[in-house]
Amino acid sequence: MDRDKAQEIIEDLKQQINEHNYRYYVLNDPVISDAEFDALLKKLQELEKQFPELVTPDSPTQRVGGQVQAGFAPVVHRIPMLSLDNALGLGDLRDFVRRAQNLVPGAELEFVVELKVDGLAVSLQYENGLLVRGATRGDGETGEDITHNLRTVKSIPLRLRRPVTIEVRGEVYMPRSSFFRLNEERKQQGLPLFANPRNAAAGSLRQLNPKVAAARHLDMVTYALGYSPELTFRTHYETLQTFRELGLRISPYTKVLRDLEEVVVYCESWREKRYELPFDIDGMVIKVNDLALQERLGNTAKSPRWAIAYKFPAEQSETRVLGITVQVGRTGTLTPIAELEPVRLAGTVVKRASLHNEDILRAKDVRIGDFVIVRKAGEIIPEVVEVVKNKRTGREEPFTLPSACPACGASVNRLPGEVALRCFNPACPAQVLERIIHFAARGAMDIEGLGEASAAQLLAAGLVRDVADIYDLPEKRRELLKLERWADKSVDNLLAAIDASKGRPLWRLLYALGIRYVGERTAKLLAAHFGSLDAIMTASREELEAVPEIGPKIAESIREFAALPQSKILVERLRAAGLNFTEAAQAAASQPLAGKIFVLTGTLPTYSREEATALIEKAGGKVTSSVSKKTDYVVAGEKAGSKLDKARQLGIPVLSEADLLALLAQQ
Ligand code: 0OX
Repeated sequence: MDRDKAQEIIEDLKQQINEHNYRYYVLNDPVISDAEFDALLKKLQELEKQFPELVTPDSPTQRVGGQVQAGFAPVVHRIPMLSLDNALGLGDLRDFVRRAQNLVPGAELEFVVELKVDGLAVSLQYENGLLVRGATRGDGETGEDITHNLRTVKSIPLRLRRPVTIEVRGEVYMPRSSFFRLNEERKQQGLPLFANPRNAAAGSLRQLNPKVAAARHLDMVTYALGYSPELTFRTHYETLQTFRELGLRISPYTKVLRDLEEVVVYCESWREKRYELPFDIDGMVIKVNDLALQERLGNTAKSPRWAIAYKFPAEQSETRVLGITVQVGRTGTLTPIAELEPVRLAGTVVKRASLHNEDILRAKDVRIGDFVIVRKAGEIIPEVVEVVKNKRTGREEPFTLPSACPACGASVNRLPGEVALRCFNPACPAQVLERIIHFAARGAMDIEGLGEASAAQLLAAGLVRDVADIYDLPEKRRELLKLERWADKSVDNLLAAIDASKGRPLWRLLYALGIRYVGERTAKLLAAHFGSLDAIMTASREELEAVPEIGPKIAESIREFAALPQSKILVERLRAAGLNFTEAAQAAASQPLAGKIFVLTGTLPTYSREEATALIEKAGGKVTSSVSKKTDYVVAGEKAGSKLDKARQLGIPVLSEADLLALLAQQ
């Protein structure tokens, strides 16, 4: 294909992709499937790879730039980014409306009411339609340049639908489901959890490497105009409609209302309904619609007189501790749980709250019979914030964690440096149950029909004692049929699901084994690097730590697991049952670089040499140290030396890191 033809196709693809993005993110009305969309993107990627000179910064393939930032440059806002005054109750809201009306007597006030999204305010600058800068609010006068991260947010257009110069403002947030998924992953990896979606979004935007933000699912709504040298507007609502026409996402829940009563009714309608939204809001924002009136009302030092935030109270409730129980987790960790008098909290009825561990239980001094404040935080299970001490009667009973495991009676201990007490009996029924549930779960071996209830039933009937016993169930058909609620059909289904699980990819098996700190991502990295379960189980600590992202904690945990005699027996039984122990089965399809020989030279913008090597090897390629006629590609970064010269002499293709990633992306 010649360059002109390629350019024509590239332009057409970009336009199509942008249009579909617009339909998906802004209009909420997609007309093609995700797979069709991905195919368009892949086609564009391939063409751009062939004609790298045709890659433009606004191409949908260029969201994640190669550069890791050294820091955040200051951005002075041309117009200060104001913050909102809070109305804490209906009284404050009435005062706001009255005050505004008094300041513009005779004017007919109209209000725009928006959800107050709980995220981070940012500014987006577009020049001739191109996104040139994205910044945090900072102190309102000066923010920080986070363009590299905001470019990764898919609902932020890199190019507007008209070539205007405009600065818009809005909120970047993390949907609740993404937040839970992220925390789940972090928990598996032993990383500290984010307290709420807002903190998670903030943490993502504060990254220097845009790949991190790209991997987090952030979203954005726009709700305010910044600097606008070209477009003028009459009302706030009209401004929002123009944002939408330009390709910017606005909230679909915004309403124009005419008086205080309508405003109050609409605000109150969201108080409980807010939990049905896929993201957190902490209140409503009420704005005077007419921009001329906004101007007349003006601003105080920090906030406008034409807008106010009506805050909902925090998601906390008071209830009583009826008892304290102890849960034994998959790895033997003991967690004290407060059993509560049922209470409504954040849209659901809560009966239990985590007390985390012995230290926290002591520090908060939670006793049976106490009145406590509970809150929904990062995890699905809520936590006890504090005891309402002035409601104590003196009859409350302090609780100490047991010295023996409540499930098996074995003595429990704290490992040095850990806060949690643990039961170290591998045959502990509570641990076994959790291990079986985890092994069969959807993200792991995905054995349908083996959920919490049936796992407990099989364990109680003595049909399984560990996860390897699952694969002996086909021989126990008669015993299975004797169990309550099991019949021919359900047993057939279970046995078929068990059989199907034998062929799962290696990473799933590794993850399913439930080794501490080995979450899905870690399991994938290990499987790709070592290629077989045996290689992982026999790898030394050094070999494990040589894998990018694997640190001493994970390496130690894997070594510990592999060294246990019962793990060795388990692995052998799973092998005998015919489970897939290697990466090879899946590999062929996803090895775009099979047989290709690479040489790395210079410093790549984001990947270390080890990481790039791992990526190439995972895709079936080989990395050697010197350039020869056998070399297929040289990947060159900054300060590449003689290897690059030699590649040029020999006519060997030279790739940038981005080219390498594009090559890896094709399957
Ligand atoms: C929100 C939100 C925040 C902007 C400057 C004056 C009014 N968190 O959803 N702020 C504003 O507007 C401010 N609107 C919102 N919807």
